[in-house]
Amino acid sequence: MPLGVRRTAFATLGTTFIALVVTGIAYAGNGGFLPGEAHSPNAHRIDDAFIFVAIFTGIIFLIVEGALLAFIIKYRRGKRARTAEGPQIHGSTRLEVLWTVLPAVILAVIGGFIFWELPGIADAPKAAAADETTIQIEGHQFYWLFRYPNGAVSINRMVAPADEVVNEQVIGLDWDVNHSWWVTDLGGKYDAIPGRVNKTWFKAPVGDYVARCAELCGIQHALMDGTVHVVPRAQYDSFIKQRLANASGVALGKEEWGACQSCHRLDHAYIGPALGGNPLLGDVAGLTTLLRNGQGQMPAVGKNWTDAQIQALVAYTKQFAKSGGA
Ligand code: HEC
Ligand SMILES: [Cu+2]
Repeated sequence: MPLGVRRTAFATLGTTFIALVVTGIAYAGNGGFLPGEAHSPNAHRIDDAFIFVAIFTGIIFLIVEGALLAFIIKYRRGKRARTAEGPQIHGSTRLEVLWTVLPAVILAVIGGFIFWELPGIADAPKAAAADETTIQIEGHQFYWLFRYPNGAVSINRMVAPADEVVNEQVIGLDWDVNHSWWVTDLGGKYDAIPGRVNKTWFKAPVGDYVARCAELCGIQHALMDGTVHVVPRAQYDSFIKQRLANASGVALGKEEWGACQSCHRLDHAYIGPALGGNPLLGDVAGLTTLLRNGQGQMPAVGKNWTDAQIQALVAYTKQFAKSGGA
């Protein structure tokens, strides 16, 4: 192949590659490159740290890969004999000092920046005690259970007040496995580990934010997601009040049934058997035994559920106890 053609081929290949990569990144936008779209001060700081590190790694990537490509092209064998020896070079003090000192400086700068950002990620801003809300988050196979300051409970959907600090206490249960609470838009991952209370916080505007379990926790881990539903303070207050007043009501029962659905369907066997028409769905005493103790492959899904919580479930599921199913 004549030299000119080969050069054109290289140039075309290179340009195409760069165009594809750049389009990909541009098209993906924030969702593709950033951890998420930050909606809480701590999440913003995580993004800042991410971008700061990405700038250095990006530049280093371009320099290293660029040099690699340049050297491959510039020092290719071409028409030289296979046996031709290259020039023998011994040491270059300046270069060696440079490539030792520069990485050390870069690491120190990155480390310094991260340590500067960390307190703003870990520590909640001080607020008047009256404005503080603390919500406890329990990881279960395979659902999230939220406990509010007044004792109300919700499942897989946390309701939280907007524009104020919400403290989160993430815990695990000693009969369960490890999970990890991760609301990408509101901050980092916090593990739900039996015997530990991991604390984090957020302060977010009104909106719905997706929560994921970020720790492979068993067969239905992929279905272990939830929503953080951030609403104006008054709406939050009335939600937890109503929830407490209807502690055995259908609204909670429906959420609890969502937890069952990570393993059960009404009309066909899934991880567990089909439940349509199963008389246990209308039987508080029977379900209490089953949920508190588990059975065979079914974990003790409701080991720490109160009687009211089980009544709430039955208030919702009794409709399925009669309706026939496979
Ligand atoms: C982690 C998966 C999983 C979850 C979550 C789960 N189950 Fe099960 N369930 C099973 C399995 C597996 C079985 C079969 C148990 C066995 O081997 O005996 C089962 C069996 C049952 C049975 C049949 C028991 C019988 O003897 O007829 C009922 C009723 C039941 N589950 C209700 C529920 C309810 C209600 C929930 C939600 C509160 C729930 N399950 C959540 C996996 C699950
Ligand atoms: Cu999990």
